[in-house]
Amino acid sequence: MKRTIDYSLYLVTDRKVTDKKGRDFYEAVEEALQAGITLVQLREKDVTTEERIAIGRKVKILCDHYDVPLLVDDDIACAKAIGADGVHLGQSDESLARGRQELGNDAIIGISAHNLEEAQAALRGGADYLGVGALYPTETKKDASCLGLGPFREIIAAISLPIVGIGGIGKKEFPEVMKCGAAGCAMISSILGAEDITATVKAMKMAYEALRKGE
Ligand code: 3NM
Repeated sequence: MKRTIDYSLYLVTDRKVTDKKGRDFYEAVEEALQAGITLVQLREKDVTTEERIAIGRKVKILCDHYDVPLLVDDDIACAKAIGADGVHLGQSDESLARGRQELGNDAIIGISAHNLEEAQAALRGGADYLGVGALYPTETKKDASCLGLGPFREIIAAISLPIVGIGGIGKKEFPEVMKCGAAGCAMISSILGAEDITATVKAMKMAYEALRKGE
């Protein structure tokens, strides 16, 4: 059975952010999980698959402890090796088909989309959700071009999949993105680089609950 995913508070990892902050990566991930993160993506660039697997195994133990699903960015072999719930892949039909073939129908496969055409292609290809961005300017992914909320709303209206916003989202932006009809927000620096990770995650969780209740 495919696991039910709550995309609302989606943490994407980047050890560069915790290193810069002088904090322990695993402690930061655990603090975020404890505060209420609902989904984690292991996104560690600049390492070999073996190194990613070693990091991923530790993150998987933390996610399991908090009963939170784990996806792996762009590395199907790593996702398989650590028993992750799925992968997040870039734009390419072949990689989506290959991910499905290698990980099976129960795996969660997310695809990055930057416009309606890419979103439609991912829907046709059998993606489970889409990551759409960058919604706001971001320092974390230097080559991400800023899409803005207008095209984001259009994609949400046209595509019958859960849509997650990404790029430059923090406490202030979170409610704006959710009000567009997003299933969730994927965030790196506003969580792993926060002065107080617990307070930041809890504030967004409260904002989400308030929106759900229509306050
Ligand atoms: N993908 P932060 S933007 C990983 O637009 C990533 O597809 C993006 O980091 C896209 O929350 C981005 O620190 C960086 O802005 C997200």
